[in-house]
Amino acid sequence: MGSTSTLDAEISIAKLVTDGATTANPEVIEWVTEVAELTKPESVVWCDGSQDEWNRITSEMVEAGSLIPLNKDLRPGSFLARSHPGDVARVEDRTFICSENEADAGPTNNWRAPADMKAELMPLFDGSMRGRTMYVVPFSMGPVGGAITQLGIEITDSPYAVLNMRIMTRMGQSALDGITPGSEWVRTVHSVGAPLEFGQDDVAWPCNDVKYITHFPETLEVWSYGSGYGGNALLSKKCFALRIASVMGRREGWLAEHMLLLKLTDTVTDKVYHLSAAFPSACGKTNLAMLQPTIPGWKVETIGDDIAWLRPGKDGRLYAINPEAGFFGVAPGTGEGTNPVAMETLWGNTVFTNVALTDDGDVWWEGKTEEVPGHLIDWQGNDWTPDSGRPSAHPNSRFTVPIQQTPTLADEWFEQDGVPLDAILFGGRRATNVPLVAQSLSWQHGVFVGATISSEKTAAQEGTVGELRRDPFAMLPFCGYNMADYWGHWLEMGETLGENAPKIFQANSFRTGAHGRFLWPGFGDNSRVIDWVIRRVSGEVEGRVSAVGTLPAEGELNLDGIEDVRPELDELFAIDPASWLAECELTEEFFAQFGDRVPAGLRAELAGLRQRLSS
Ligand code: GTP
Ligand code: SPV
Ligand code: MN
Repeated sequence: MGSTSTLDAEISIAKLVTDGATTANPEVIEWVTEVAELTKPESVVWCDGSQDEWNRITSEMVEAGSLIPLNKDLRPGSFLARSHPGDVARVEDRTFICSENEADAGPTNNWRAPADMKAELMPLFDGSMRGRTMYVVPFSMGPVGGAITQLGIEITDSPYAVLNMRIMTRMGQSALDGITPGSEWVRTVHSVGAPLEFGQDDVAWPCNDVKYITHFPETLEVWSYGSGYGGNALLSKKCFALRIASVMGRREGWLAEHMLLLKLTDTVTDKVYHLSAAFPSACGKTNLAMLQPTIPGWKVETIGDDIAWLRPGKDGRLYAINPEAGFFGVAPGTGEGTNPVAMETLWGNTVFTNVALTDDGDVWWEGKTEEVPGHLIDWQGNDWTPDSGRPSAHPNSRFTVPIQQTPTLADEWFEQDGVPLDAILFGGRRATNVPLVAQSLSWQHGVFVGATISSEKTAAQEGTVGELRRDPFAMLPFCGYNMADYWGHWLEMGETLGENAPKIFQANSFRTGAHGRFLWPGFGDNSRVIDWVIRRVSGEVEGRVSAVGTLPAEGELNLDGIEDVRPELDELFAIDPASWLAECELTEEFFAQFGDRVPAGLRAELAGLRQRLSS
């Protein structure tokens, strides 16, 4: 260090931290001071999560030109943000798991030794917040004090991230008060990597071409650099609630999953069921979470749309919470026809990112309305008309909205200790092979089904849309440890739960016919699938056993009112042994990457499947 001026600078940065500190916990103060001394912000703000704070930050951003206020009559309290065109989705190739041992990250994660990664990162973070405000954002994942709840702090130089974190988590003072000396909490640091030198003007969406999304599961830390978008910047979400939490869950006997969460009430008997479902990114979780049944007999209520934490309860059943407090949902394709509940949820208090702006100051995206506006400002700020020949909204454009605005929100979202699960669905986007729905033959077979999910890529990942890839448990980009060990953990959970384990199903609303159109109407009509699932769980229907699992027997799937689907049923449920056997080959190759870490139970399931297909 040496010179007096460096010392002075350090003292004044430490003073910036302590002056506004809203906690006396020395562990928090020390960590925040360390990060501030490294990143060298101009000011430090401890966030309290209040409406005043929201109003102040949004006003500052509007003033600075990084947020556009929407028409107060049409979309009160709402804003539009436009990202840099090179910062529009998660960056999986720049996402790293930094465990001490490479094998603990496994072949599906990018790995770096923690010390090496820190050495690579520190020069980038050194001074990365110059000229900016550093926000200290304490947050709770789950109700403060709940049995499954975890706490964390995100330090960020992005006011956009602060606004989103206020919607997505229980953010503010009560979370900070829960972080007591010696308690376990997750430390996350985020910088857009765009320091402002003296007098330099800011841009609307600061970010850096160099990006790092790094996780240190053994020390419960996340360091994210260079991106302001979604899961790269809202570190509570994929970084904490999935990658870090999956490691915590393995250690402590619970599961962190990329799942929606639903409450279902049989309106005749008033019996209540709960279901979770894991689908890859942009494959219909938000839509299913807000399901409006097209058949009578069911009331469907929303608990979560993206992440669920599952933990065995005192009675031996598996309990689930949605640790989040908002939706960060895909905008395109969301409309009155496909998801009226989401449209109602978005009435106001919403941050929209990368959608189009209408001439009357509202938002639009492909699929919002059938009628296409004659003129828009597109997601990049350019004039747009229907014959511009490009989408007006980015395919991964999103809305951030408080879950409490959802008209179908279940009271159980507030429940401290979660809801008992009756059924778990695994799905993906599959044009071929995978039937509309099938029940697994056992827990172990269900884990095999989850482990072998493939899905066509969507715009939520960088890369080629439509390309088929393995996405086990919809967790490929989100598992913080070796995927084969994760399968083993699922098998162990099954042993712990025994008879109390939820039933596991496979689902696919995306199968297409020879004509290339979807065979199944999907959306609200997915209630028909859920109806069969629950009637299987309650033992009301028998199903018929096939090589890949139990399918609905003739007449069991309720098709009242959509009789025109009947001719498609054969194709929707067709199991072609040859193409399934070909997929078994690919599964064997896929498993081979994990060597002898693949649990014997899954190899046995692969052998069993081949045998059933061949006989
Ligand atoms: P992440 O937030 O990225 O994790 O994804 P998500 O699974 O919540 O995605 P979402 O529900 O927003 O999926 C959006 C896309 O799936 C849109 O393009 C929808 O039109 C489409 N989609 C949703 N449900 C269905 C369905 O039942 N059938 C068909 N064909 N498409 C659907
Ligand atoms: C996903 O990609 O699965 C999302 C969006 O839910 S993000 O939070 O950006 O990861
Ligand atoms: Mn997701």
